[in-house]
Amino acid sequence: MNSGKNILITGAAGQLGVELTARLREQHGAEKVIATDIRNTDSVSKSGPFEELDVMDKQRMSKLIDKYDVGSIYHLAAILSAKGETHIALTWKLNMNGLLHVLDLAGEKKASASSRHIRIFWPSSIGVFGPDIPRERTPQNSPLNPTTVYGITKVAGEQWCAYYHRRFGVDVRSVRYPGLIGNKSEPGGGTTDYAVDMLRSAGNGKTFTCPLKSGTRLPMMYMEDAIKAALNLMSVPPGRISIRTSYNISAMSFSPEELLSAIRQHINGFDVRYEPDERDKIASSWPDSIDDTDARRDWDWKPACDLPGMVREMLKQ
Ligand code: AKB
Repeated sequence: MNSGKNILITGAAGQLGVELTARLREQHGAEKVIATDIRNTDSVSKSGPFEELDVMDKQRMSKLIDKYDVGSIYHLAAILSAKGETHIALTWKLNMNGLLHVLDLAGEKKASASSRHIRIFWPSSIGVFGPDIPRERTPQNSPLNPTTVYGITKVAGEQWCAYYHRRFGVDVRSVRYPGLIGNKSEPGGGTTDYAVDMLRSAGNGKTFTCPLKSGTRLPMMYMEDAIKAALNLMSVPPGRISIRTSYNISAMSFSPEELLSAIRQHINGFDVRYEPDERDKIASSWPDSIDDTDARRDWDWKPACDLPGMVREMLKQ
C-alpha cells in the first residue's frame, strides 16, 4: 500500500478553502499542500504550490494526484444554496461530477498497480434537511427532503460517499456544516452568508439590509471550529468512523435579531433593516439547531466558540 505524502485541496480559494489551506500549510509545510481552484488567487497561490483545476476535468485531477503524490484530498469546490437556485444545471453538474471524480479516482488508484490510498474529506451541509424535520436538535437520521438543488446534490453526495466506501473501500469522511463565519475570506452564494455580511457592516458602521426575517434561526459555526472538525475527522483511525454518509456537527444557533443584540454589546448604534427574500424561504426549511451526539461519541467532536465569542473575534479583526 502506498499512502501518498501530500495534500490536495479543491476550491482552495473559497471561504473554507483559504483558511484550511493556510492551516494545513502551517502544520505540514507549504510545499506539501497543493491548493487548486478554477482561478488563481493570491490568497492561496502565494504561500505554496497552486494549480488551476476545474473539478469537472477528471483527467487533469488524475494527473495532479500522480504528479504531487497525493494521499489526502479536501474536496471543497461547490456552488452553494442561494446561488444554486439561479444556476440549477451547473450546480448539479459541478457539485456531483466534482465529487464523483474524486471518489472514482480514489477507487481507481487504490485498485491500480501503484495501490495508492487516498483519504478524502468532503463537506456536506445542513442543506440536506427540508421542512419535514424536527427543527430543534435535528437528529442525525432525520428525513432528507431538501428544497434546493444544492441540498439535492448534498443528499446524493452523502449517498455516493457511503457507496464508494462500502463497494470500493474508499476512505471518505464528511460533516454536515452549518453556516460558516470567518473573517479571512469571503463567503459566496450561501444562505447563511448574511451573518458575515452583517458583522462586516457593523465593523464599517453601516446599516445592514438583512435578507432573512428577524426571527429565522440557523445553526452556525466559527471558522476555527469548522477547521478543527475537518482536521480531527481526517486524523482518526478508520475504525472509529461509524457514519460514512456525513456527521451532524453543531456549535451555535442564532437568528438575525439575536446576532444584532450580540453585536450591540460592542457597537451600540448599529442598525438592521429587514427585507426578507428567497434566502429566508431556504433558511426557514433548515434546522434551528442540530444534534451532534454521534460526532461527539465517535471522534470527540466539541466546538470551542459560542455566539458572544464569535462576535468578539469577528469585530476585533
Ligand atoms: C449555504 O448557506 O449554502 C451554506 C451551507 C449552510 O451549506 N453556507
